[in-house]
Amino acid sequence: MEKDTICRLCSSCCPIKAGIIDNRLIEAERKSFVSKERRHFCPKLKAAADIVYSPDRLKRPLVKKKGNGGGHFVETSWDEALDLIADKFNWFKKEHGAESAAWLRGMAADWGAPWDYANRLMNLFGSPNTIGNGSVCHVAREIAHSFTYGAMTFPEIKKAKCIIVWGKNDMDTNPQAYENLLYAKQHGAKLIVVDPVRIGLAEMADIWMQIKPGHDGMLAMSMIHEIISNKLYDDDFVNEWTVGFDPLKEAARKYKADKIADSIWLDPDVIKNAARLYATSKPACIVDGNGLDMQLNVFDQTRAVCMLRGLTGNIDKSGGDVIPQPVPAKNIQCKDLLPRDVKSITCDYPLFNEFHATWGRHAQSCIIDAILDKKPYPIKMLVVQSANPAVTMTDSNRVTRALENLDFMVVIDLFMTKTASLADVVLPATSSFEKTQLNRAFLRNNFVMLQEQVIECVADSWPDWKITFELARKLGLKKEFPWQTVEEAIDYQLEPAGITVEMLRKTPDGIRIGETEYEKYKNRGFATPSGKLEFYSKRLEQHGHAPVPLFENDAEHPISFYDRKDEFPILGINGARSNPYTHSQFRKIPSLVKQEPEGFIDIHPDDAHEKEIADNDRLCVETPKGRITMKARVSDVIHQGSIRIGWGWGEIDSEYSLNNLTDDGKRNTITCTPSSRSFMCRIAKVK
Ligand SMILES: Nc1nc2c(c(=O)[nH]1)N[C@H]1C(S)=C(S)[C@@H](COP(=O)(O)OP(=O)(O)OC[C@H]3O[C@@H](n4cnc5c(=O)[nH]c(N)nc54)[C@H](O)[C@@H]3O)O[C@H]1N2
Ligand SMILES: Nc1nc2c(c(=O)[nH]1)N[C@H]1C(S)=C(S)[C@@H](COP(=O)(O)OP(=O)(O)OC[C@H]3O[C@@H](n4cnc5c(=O)[nH]c(N)nc54)[C@H](O)[C@@H]3O)O[C@H]1N2
Ligand code: SF4
Ligand SMILES: [Mo]
Repeated sequence: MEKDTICRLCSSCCPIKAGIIDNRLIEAERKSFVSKERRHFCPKLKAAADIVYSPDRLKRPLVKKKGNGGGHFVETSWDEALDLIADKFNWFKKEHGAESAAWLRGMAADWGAPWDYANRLMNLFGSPNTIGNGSVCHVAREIAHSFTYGAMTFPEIKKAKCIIVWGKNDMDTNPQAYENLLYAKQHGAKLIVVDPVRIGLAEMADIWMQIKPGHDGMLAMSMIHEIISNKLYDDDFVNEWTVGFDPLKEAARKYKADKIADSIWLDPDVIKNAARLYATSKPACIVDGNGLDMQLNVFDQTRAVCMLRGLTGNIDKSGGDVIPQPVPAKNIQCKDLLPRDVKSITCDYPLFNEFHATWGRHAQSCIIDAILDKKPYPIKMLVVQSANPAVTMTDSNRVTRALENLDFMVVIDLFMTKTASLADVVLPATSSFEKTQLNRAFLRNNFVMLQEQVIECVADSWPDWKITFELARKLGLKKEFPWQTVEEAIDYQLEPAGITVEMLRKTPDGIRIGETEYEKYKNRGFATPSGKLEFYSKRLEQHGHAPVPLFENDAEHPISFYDRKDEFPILGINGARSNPYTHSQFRKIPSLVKQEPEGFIDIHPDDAHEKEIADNDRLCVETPKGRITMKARVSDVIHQGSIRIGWGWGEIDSEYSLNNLTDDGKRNTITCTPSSRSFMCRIAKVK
């Protein structure tokens, strides 16, 4: 039997058909407009059954019995485990205030309804501390879009005549987007790629700009200067629909291509050609990605990229970058019921906390500050849901120390991860195939599709929604969590859209709410304080931030440890995200491990030659924070003087944990983003 659902093995949320025999998941196939033979392959989906039925799956709730050597886990019932957790919640509330408990969410269980449920539980319990990891993922980019034109746009790739892919590697991270890119290219679109690595897309590109990592802001400003000084911008749009053109023009003058190209590893003519190609091809869109994230300048450099969209009038145009029309849904987070006098541990990032109605708090590092430095007050108890912070958070040695320092930690996961092994209670969650769920990615733009449970829950695992609802009821929140099934909760949340689970089940390919409208600003303006697209932001100025983007020399150096470059002369690029894996996940799934048994450090042939390094030599990489080892792969995909390090291997052994090297000391003042994507380091051959 075939069943429709959405895959959530990574955040790409691909619609799929699941092949089920005798209630077991046998195989799964991604839906696509591309014929089966030519569809881009996803190894994770191919391994779905191996993941779901892995013998390593957690089967029952576990409680740690303390003893010599840290204790050991024993199985317990759901009832006992949830009672224990509820007792702890109440105890910490009585002793230290409700805010001493926090809930940390990772990306896996989706940026969707489970985020709402956790927020609802915590807000009603009285703690403002439900924290996401958006400061290192796309939310830090989203606020930059929002401050420029009111919302995060999406690129209409298939209809574009020119596409800039800016720090995004869709070939390995998002097959649907990759197929759209191929389609556009086959239909004549020009492709510009901005990436310090010669990824597959760079090979296909008309122009590839091998930017110096962390310096995208200067490039964007340089392109802005080129477009303005050659009058290649959309005059009518700029006059009627933007504010701050003159200050932007003035600011961009500092980044003339002839002056700055060298310092960002580029040729001035290439910058000029790219600016001209983008500005003169209509419509054009920009696909921005995680290459802009985890950078100290994430906010301003993304804002500068957003301004390119504005200058060229590609905003909200068909084939350009479109302002989404969200599906109307209830905000069920109950934030307004939080006691007014409690501040969140993320209080130093007020703009980031408030820019979006339901995103909430994503300044992830604040959790660690609160535990270790008791700033602004101590966090005593933590629930970690679908995250593996001991591996995935910046400066993981510090993170591990913090997790060990907690009085009580609960982890909700499918596997016994590095993080789960530090917990007091571990709750077994189901995979995406074992639960029905409202998927936020599919509410973003006039479209709803249901993620459907297609198989029974494995062993005694529970879906995240059920864990949260039952725990809430143990905390006395029966009235506020009245739903016995997830269907009831989804129906409640979708009421404003007039859509029910029943309707969604009848339309497994999703329900579209109205057609995509373009140039909506002509009727409604932009959702910014001025109602226009803001090259200059008074709101930022009032909060003490630069009203137009500023880079290098004007700000701190974007690369970690740059002040110690004499001792650490190599530029480390954090994270080759490879197709078989999602972050720290699936590292023990045999069919995936066979495809890629270990991580590599890519090193340029000139550097390898100088240091007498050959393929498969074991390298030690060191920063002031720590050291790791991995095998070398001599490759000219990277720029001389830089290395690219495989991501996610810390789950196997801390010896391979990239975040042992990264620094959480310097952070973006708006989004709390560390400068962990690019850092100075040194390498040596392990004898
Ligand atoms: N296979 C797989 N797929 C995934 C994930 C996964 O772990 N594995 N994770 C999911 C998640 S949570 C996310 S957020 C997305 C992220 O997906 P992407 O946005 O594609 O993120 P990355 O592959 O980390 O980085 C994109 C590109 O940025 C480049 N880059 C590095 N530094 C810089 C820089 O300074 N400037 C520029 N311009 N580019 C730079 C990298 O070389 C890389 O090619 O992928 C999702 N999909
Ligand atoms: N050095 C470095 N650090 C990074 C990144 C990088 O590229 N380099 N990427 C950053 C980015 S973009 C992100 S999004 C974060 C990701 O950070 P995390 O979210 O911590 O990443 P994962 O390793 O995917 O951990 C997800 C965990 O959730 C579990 N899980 C999977 N599905 C479910 C489910 O349905 N329910 C529950 N309860 N659990 C589930 C998995 O088993 C896994 O242990 O890492 C960030 N950190
Ligand atoms: S890219 Fe692969 S793993 Fe990620 S959601 Fe799509 S099918 Fe699933
Ligand atoms: Mo992410």
